Amino acid sequence: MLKGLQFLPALSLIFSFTAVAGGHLAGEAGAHDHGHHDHGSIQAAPAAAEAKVFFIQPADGELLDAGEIKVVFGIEGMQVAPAGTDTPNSGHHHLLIDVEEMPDMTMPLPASENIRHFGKGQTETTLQLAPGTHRLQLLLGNYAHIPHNPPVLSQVIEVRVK
Ligand SMILES: [Cu+2]
Repeated sequence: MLKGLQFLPALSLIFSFTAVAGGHLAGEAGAHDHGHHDHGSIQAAPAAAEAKVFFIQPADGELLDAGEIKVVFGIEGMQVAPAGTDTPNSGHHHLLIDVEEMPDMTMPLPASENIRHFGKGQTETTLQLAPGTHRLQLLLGNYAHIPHNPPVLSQVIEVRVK
């Protein structure tokens, strides 16, 4: 009986050591997958304090003809870089069109008709919008399509299409 009691603590020591070693190895593997960056930079790269994105065109409140609507993106305080290119202080544009509920800012942004990615580093696009009022907003995402922290979001502009 005494022998059994002595054996148990030894066993649990072995188990806890294994658990610690396993966790450590898993953490190292994860860091390696992401190219040796800490997890903070993977989830949300810091945004430059003065960083901003904005619409060069169209203007807020502009009345537009139907058809091809040219939209030009502006950026200040950060640089545009294609998706997959982990350059500090950079990102690529996302155009939010009539988005009612903001996406999760800690995850890669989904891609849809309403959330368009410009992962090649484009700074303009042409849109086909239905007649009526539309809300447009720009949101920068990092190389992995994750918004920065804090998110670099433009003002919402509203345009009317004839
Ligand atoms: Cu993206």
